[in-house]
Formats: sequence, C-alpha cells, structure tokens
Amino acid sequence: MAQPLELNGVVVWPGLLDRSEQEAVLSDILEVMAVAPPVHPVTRWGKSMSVAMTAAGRFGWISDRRGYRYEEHHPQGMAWPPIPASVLAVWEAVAPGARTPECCLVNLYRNGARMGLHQDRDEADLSQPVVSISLGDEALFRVGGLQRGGPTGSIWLRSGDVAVIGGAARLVHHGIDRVREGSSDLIPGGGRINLTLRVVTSADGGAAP
Ligand code: MD3
Ligand code: FE
Repeated sequence: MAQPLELNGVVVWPGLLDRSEQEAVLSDILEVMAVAPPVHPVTRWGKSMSVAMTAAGRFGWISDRRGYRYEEHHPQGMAWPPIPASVLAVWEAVAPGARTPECCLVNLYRNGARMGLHQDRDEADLSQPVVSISLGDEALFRVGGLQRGGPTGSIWLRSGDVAVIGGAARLVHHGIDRVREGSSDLIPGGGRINLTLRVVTSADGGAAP
C-alpha cells in the first residue's frame, strides 16, 4: 500500500481501493441510491445545496427549512438502507477499534457541485473518526484549521482514495472547491461520489444530538 499523505491532520491513503474494489463499493452504493434517492437538501434559508445527498445506516444527515440534523428516515419517509459490507470493510481496515459507524453519508457531485468550507460537529462522540471514500471524478479538497479564516491547504482526492479524520483534526474546516468533470469513467453518467462514515450517537448510547 502507498504511503499516506497528511494535510493539517487529515490522513489520506491514495488509491487504497483498486479499480475492482471501487466497482464493488460503487455497485453497492448504486443499490442504496435506488432505494433512497439522492436529494438536494435545502438550507434553513431556502437555498438548495449543489451536492445531492442520501445515506445508509441508522442515521442520515438531512437539511430542510427547519435546519440540519441527523434523522432515522429519508425525507421521503423510508428507513435508510443498511451500510453495505464492502463499505464497512474499509472502516475496519483504516479505523480498527473504533465504534461501528452509524451513518454512511453519500454525497453526489454533478454539474459543478461543490461544498463550502465547514466543520463536521453534528455528531455526539467527537472521539470517533470520520472515514471518507472518494469515487469517480477527482476533486480539489481544501483543509484549514480549527478556526475559521486561518490558512488552508489543498489536495486532489481521486477515485479510490480514502481519508481518515480523527483526533485533533476532527474539527478542522474543510470543503470541496471543484470537481474535474470527466476525469474518471467509474460512475455511469459521470460525476463524483464521496462516502463519509460516521459515528453519530454518544458513547453511552444516548440519542443523536
Ligand atoms: C475533515 N464531504 O460530507 S470528505 C462532508 O468530499 C464532507 O464530499 C467532503 O465534508 C466530500 O461533511 C469531504 C473528507 C472529509 C470528511 C469529513 C471530515 C474531511 C473531513 C470531517 C472532519 C474533518
Ligand atoms: Fe464535512
């Protein structure tokens, strides 16, 4: 396996998944998307996000006019499908000993979608890492520090790359500046899919925040 890269505490394993592993994960995620269709969440201010989202696992992350939060059901009412075994295997490989992930957020980037700089802090147990799997077109990933407005660095995330965000890096600001359309032929119809695996509830089994 290649050496990991590190950017402001975010550890990236380039090409951790080979093409056949990417195809296997993608096939499982296309089944998730067939059951739980991606939707463009609306912010509290009524603006549609350019990234389309769905999820697998007990919880999915949603946003609507009431704000954003984790929910046990898709906006259309169905329970989220289970996290595929092919995806859980990646978590076990890069985050051994961590709790079992309760959310696999599926972000679909097409048509110039991007994600502004933000922190992930809606989870109750911030001692647990987040694991990200990139599939399809490559994306320019920006990572800053714990404070908004500090210096940032960038790295291209390519299909099969896996990022592990834990410890002090868990609350760094990060986002996706742009996606290089047509840079990968993995996804039918093109685009990029990013999976993030997260533990949502507190360690004592309490409710989601
Ligand atoms: C750093 N997703 O879903 S994945 C997100 O490519 C999100 O779709 C991006 O940011 C994407 O919240 C980036 C890499 C990543 C994921 C979670 C993190 C980096 C992170 C959580 C904390 C710090
Ligand atoms: Fe994030």
